[in-house]
Amino acid sequence: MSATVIEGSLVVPASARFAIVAARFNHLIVDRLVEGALDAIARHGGKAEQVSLIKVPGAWEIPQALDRAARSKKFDALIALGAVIRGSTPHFDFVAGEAASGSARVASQSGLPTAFGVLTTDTIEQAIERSGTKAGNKGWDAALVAIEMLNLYRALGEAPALGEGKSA
Ligand code: INI
Repeated sequence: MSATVIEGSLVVPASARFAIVAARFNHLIVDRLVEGALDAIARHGGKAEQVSLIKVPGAWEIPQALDRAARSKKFDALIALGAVIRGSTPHFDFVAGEAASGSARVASQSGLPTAFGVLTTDTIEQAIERSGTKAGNKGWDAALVAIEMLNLYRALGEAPALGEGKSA
């Protein structure tokens, strides 16, 4: 039996508009995530004018700005970037929880592809490892997910009738 495969490419369409919502809190880390995301978009064919960088005070505020960005209808994909570090806050669980569940809420309510690149780590060392050192750059990863999901949504919109797609 073969199935119809529908998946998103990693090529940025010229018409795509991205909103990156980035927290200023822990900016030494988050700035590296932003660089990674911008680099990923550029290296997959995107141009600077296709990306808006929206800055918010902390990860708690990320879903609020994602929601506004989605409602503006100016964007095709959203990317959330931040760093919540357990060692530096007694309310880690609240901030990290709201960043994650709020971003998921916006994704489902807006219908826009929304990538979650908010680090939630126990230590600053773990955050450094995930923002451009030995564990890669989660900003880059999130941007790649946004590109793929944007193209997937477009492919689903243009999905062929049963039996007309490519088979695997
Ligand atoms: N915001 C973060 O993005 N990361 C953190 O680690 C953090 N800590 O440690 O508290 C943090 N707090 C601020 C929070 O996101 C809000 O900006 C603040 O509570 C005002 O609403």
